[in-house]
Amino acid sequence: RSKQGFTVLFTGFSGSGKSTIANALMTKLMEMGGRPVTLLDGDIVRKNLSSELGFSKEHRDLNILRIGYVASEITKNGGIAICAPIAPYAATRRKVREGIEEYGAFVEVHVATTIEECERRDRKGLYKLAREGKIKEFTGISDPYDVPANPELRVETEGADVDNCAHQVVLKLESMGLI
Ligand code: GGZ
Repeated sequence: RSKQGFTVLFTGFSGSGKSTIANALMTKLMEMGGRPVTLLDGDIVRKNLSSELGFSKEHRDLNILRIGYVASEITKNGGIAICAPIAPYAATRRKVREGIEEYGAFVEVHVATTIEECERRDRKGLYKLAREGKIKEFTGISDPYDVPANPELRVETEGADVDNCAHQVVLKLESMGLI
């Protein structure tokens, strides 16, 4: 019997490393073969699925619920969905979990890079703009982030390389019997 579909949801601050780890995980899972792997990265979704949305709570929730719906369809069909939005609200993440667990497994991965470290790295210069008030409602600076209380996995990125972080997710998926 073939294995059930599943969704991996990476959640964390802008610049925490979600996209990078999600991409590395996608490569690893594709190399294993067997099941289609779909990456629903934050910026790709915002461009193609949520282009009219901003960053109010209502719009973020809509964005996450759309991602969750697509991921649930993929999961239903036995595929693997990897999602990497900030997903700041615990209640919305729970809704997504409930939708996906009807069809397969949901694996929440908290990319736990601290806000101080994300701001120190500031790879895209967005934290500077947020501090200057040029970007409003910026997660971790002027907008909330609910730290996941019970994620399936918490990944600490400080002092760990991308490959090692992605490998921790692979090990978790193996221990859950998903791959
Ligand atoms: C947070 C923002 C904001 C505000 C623009 N707050 O580093 P990035 O650029 O590529 O990741 C951030 C991305 C967040 O979009 P998501 O769809 O992942 O967010 S959510 O899950 O909350 O819907 C950042 C950029 O968009 N960005 N303005 N105000 N991030």
